[in-house]
Amino acid sequence: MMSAPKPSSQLVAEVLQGQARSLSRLISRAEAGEVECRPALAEVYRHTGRAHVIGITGVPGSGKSTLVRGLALAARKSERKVGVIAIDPSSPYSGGAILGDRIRMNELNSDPGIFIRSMATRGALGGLARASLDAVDLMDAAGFDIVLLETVGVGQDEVDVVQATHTTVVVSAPGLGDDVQAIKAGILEIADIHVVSKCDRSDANKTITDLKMMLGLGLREGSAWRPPVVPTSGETGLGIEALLTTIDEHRAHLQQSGEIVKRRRQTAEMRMLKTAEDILRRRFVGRRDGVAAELLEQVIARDIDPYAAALRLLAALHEGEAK
Ligand SMILES: Nc1nc2c(ncn2[C@@H]2O[C@H](COP(=O)(O)OP(=O)(O)O)[C@@H](O)[C@H]2O)c(=O)[nH]1
Ligand SMILES: [Mg+2]
Repeated sequence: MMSAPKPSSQLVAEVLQGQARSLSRLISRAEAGEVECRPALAEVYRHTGRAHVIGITGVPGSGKSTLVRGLALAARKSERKVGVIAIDPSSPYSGGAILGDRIRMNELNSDPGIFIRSMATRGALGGLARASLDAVDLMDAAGFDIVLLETVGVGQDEVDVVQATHTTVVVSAPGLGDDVQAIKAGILEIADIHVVSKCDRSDANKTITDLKMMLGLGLREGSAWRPPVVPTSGETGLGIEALLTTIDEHRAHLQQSGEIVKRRRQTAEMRMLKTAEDILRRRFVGRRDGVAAELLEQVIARDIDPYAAALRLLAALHEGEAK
């Protein structure tokens, strides 16, 4: 006979003790958007704020997963516990890459000081930011010192998520076209640290030069932190320790300059609004024959305008909450 699933409230205590199995289960429930686990996640949230959260972003194939693996191993040398969240792109063309990631990541799974979790963007709608940052909270509360969040630098949701971290690392690689790819993807400005990966390749120097030139053109005014360019190689191990040191320096900068306060505020605001969006979408989709469907017909028939319908939808959601 199958035993009933443990209530989420019971899993929280185990997560706070750092139990990987319970952590994994609560992440799954959070990812699925199960309402049952919300009070548990509220409790978890009170125990967060200790981990340093690092976003790793860049176009597909730029070497993010390889870098994450290297960083995780480097951080373990200083006894720090490392959580990894890899947000898989849902586009079918990257299916092969996802499999590759999993295999390489699995090598790390034998170390209890490393916890790895893949998350699909598929079907997440506005829920990706909510789900992945819930997972960050859970890892933080479970005692992971560093949380690495790998996400492809395309799509507003992905950019939002990576900006909700303390330190954003943007990865560029040689051999992926002539331009600095990060510019095309619009993620150059969000970098706290630039990495040029695959520096074992002879064409990496050009990528470094091009990137530095672009950065020189668009100097961030009034900021004490100038995003450095760190060359790395997953093949030779070049620059991985240096990158970890730079990440630690950025963390110290955030604390000393007080910028950490601003970042916390930005992240809290983004999470609150994204989650509100997520709730709205979920209820809207869930109410095909309800108030949303009725309003939709009225908007199509031009009985009311979309704005008025939106206000009524919000009011209806509010009434639903009170019940
Ligand atoms: N030569 C070289 N190849 C690399 C390096 N890092 C990653 N790659 C290769 O680049 C491809 C994409 O790497 P991956 O880490 O999966 O990139 P992601 O899609 O950004 O996560 C793989 O074929 C890797 O083997 C590196 O430092 N040097
Ligand atoms: Mg990857």
